[in-house]
Amino acid sequence: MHTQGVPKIACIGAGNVGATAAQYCLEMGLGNVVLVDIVEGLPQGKALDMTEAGPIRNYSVTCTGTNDYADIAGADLVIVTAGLPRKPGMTRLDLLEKNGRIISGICGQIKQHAPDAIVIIVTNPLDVMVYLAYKTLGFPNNRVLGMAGCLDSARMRAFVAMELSVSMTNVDTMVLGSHGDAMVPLPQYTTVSGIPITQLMAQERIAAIIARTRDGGGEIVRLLKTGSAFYAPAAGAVRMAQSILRDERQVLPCAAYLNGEYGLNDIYMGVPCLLGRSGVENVVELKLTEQETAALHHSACEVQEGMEGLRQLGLI
Ligand code: A3D
Repeated sequence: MHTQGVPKIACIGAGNVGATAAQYCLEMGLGNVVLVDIVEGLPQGKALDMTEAGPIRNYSVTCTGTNDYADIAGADLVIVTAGLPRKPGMTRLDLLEKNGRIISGICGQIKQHAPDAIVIIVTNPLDVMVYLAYKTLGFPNNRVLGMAGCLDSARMRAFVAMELSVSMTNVDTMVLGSHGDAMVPLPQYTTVSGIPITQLMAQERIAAIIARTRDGGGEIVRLLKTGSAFYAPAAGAVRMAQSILRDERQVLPCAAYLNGEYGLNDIYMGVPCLLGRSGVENVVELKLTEQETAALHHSACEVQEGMEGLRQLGLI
């Protein structure tokens, strides 16, 4: 197979989000995929299964599965989805410790085997895990970013489209801040073909959509009973990968390193980013109301609490 010049994408974690991200990458022909997991046979089995779908789905890119990080050598882009979901009885700090140790171990491997890669983190608690990845990798901050805003804004776009019975692709929105209850959806930047939703919908309906967006992850967990959302999260990560690898220069909400933007320093949080071949090429500073700025800073306090947890655990 002719693979020269085709990007190499490593998906770390062959669970629901990781394997689905791999599948989307293959279907789009975005690059050759290497799927990595600690469970023996799991990435190999899923990769072989996806390879066998190739003749029908018509891919010209390859998928391999491995338990050996040496196989990610030369990766252009790494999507990290390894980690545990929060289980009943587990505190936030327990999850921080478990996933923190996983992320720091994986980032040590990425640093060794794929030192030039751009790294997209998906593991929760998202903003804190991206900060940990940035500290562990030691890469320039434009090459380390997190996926959450793409998912949160896709959910809001879907809800607006459902409410107004319009095409989802006509709806645009921006969701900033940390991933979770403190996210900051922005109705003033939510439009249908350029028309602000404030002109199309009553205030209570907008408030209901914002509340549903905030609870988007929880709504899926309650329906599934076991596990959490993965189709839309994987789609969010691959959308970012697409803009980067194809140098599309799309402006997408991503967890990015802030160095004074929005009045915040040395923190990772969701902001609009211009994504191109070098990763985060620019952080776009939107004009926000006082209330929105206050909500963003409240969001930052939650992330800082998590960062403090990492310090207590000796992970940073
Ligand atoms: P799951 O299907 O359990 O897959 C996780 C995979 O990670 C499993 O196959 C594990 O074997 C693997 N794994 C664990 N430790 C390691 C390791 N050290 N190296 C390699 N692989 C390892 O979970 P999932 O795919 O549903 O979710 C994965 C992560 O993404 C979780 O932390 C979720 O909370 C997070 N997530 C985040 C979002 C955001 O929007 C930020 C959305 C959905 C899921």
